[in-house]
Amino acid sequence: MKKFALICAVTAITLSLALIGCGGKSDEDGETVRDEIETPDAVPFPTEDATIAVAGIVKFEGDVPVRKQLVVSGSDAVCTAAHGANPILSEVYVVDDHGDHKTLTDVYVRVKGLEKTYKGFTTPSTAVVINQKGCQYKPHAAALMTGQELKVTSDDDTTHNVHYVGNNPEKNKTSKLGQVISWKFNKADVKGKLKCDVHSWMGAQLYIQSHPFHAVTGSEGTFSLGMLPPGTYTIEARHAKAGRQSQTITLEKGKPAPKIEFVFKKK
Ligand SMILES: [Cu+2]
Repeated sequence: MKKFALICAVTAITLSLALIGCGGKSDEDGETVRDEIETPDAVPFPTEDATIAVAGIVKFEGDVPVRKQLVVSGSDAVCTAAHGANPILSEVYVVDDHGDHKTLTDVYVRVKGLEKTYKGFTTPSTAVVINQKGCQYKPHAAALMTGQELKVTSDDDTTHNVHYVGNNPEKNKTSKLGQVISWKFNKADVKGKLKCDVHSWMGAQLYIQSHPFHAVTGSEGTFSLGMLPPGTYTIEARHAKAGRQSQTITLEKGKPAPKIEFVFKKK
């Protein structure tokens, strides 16, 4: 019986390990972080028929949220001086009222799972730049392709430290006025963040994808994802606080893409 029990125990442990191995890495809301993996069936991109421009808008429904004044410790006058008489405001919900509609800034929109169908995407040769200005990251959210350069600059005559946490190995570097930090990332990441351990309120979302079909909304709420071939695609929009949504679109040969519209509310 003892031998039988031992065999059972070993089998159970082996099965557990196999399940862990198959399960993938899950983030806090249960999404596996594996979609950067290319499948063997992926075909080289672009194909000749990748001519349909995909674009849309992210609207906001409800009252324009009041942007809270961030608590500034008072220890760094450079931060407050950079804003003059204005307070340093929260960038969590930046909503623009355009009269007949409102839009939400800093929403990350991507074509989800495109790397399963296509491979060989061209990495943009231009760097994505995030500047530290008035002790805030500008922009507050950015989209970056794996292998693309991220430059973090500083207009502030104070010491920051740029601290990346996410799906890639952690990065942490001191930053002073005029210095440029140059980083590249190898893994896709929709939960990456830049922090500053000197100024606790500083933060930025850094969205990394293994293809270039992604964008972050600005003050007009619009996004442009690039040119795709006919087919059916999942378009996902996510915001740091308002959650995420997705919709399926079908692109047909010889026809313009359907206009994509997401509507977010405050959560
Ligand atoms: Cu800082």
